[in-house]
Amino acid sequence: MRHWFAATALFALACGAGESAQSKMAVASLGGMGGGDDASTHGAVHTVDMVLEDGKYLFKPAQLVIKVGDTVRWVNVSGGPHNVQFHGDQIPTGAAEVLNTSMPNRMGNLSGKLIIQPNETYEIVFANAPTGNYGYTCTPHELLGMNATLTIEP
Ligand SMILES: [Cu+2]
Repeated sequence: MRHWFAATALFALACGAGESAQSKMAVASLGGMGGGDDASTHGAVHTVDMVLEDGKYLFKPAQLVIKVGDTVRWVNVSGGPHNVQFHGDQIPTGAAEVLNTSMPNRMGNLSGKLIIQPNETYEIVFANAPTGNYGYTCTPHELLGMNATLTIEP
C-alpha cells in the first residue's frame, strides 16, 4: 500500500499544473545523491617512491602508517619496472578480498600491474581496508629485497 501511495503521489505531483519544473528539480537532486558515497575516499594521499639507490631496490619509505580511507601513491622513480604485490600471509584477515577489489589493473592475486615509465604511478585507495600490518613486495625485485610494510590505523 505504501508503494502504491508514493507512486500515486509522485504521479499527481508531476502532473500538477505549474509544478513540473519543481518536480524535475526534486528528482534530479535525488538522483545526484544516489551517485555513490565517496566520503571514505577523501583521505590523505601518501607517496612511496620506488628506487634503485646504491645498487639496492627500495620502497621509500619502507614503513608507512596511514588511516583507513587514505590513498597510497607509489612512484616509479628509478630502477623500474616495479609493482606492488601484497603477501597473502602478511595481511589482516579479510584484507585479501578488499585489496583485490581496490587494486586497479591487477596482474594477479594481490598483485598490481607493472609500472614501467619514469614517474609512472600506481594508486590504491584503502577504503574499508581492515586495520593492521600489510607486508608487500615488488614482484620483479622480491628476491633482491625490495620489501615494505604498510600499517593501516582506524
Ligand atoms: Cu621493483
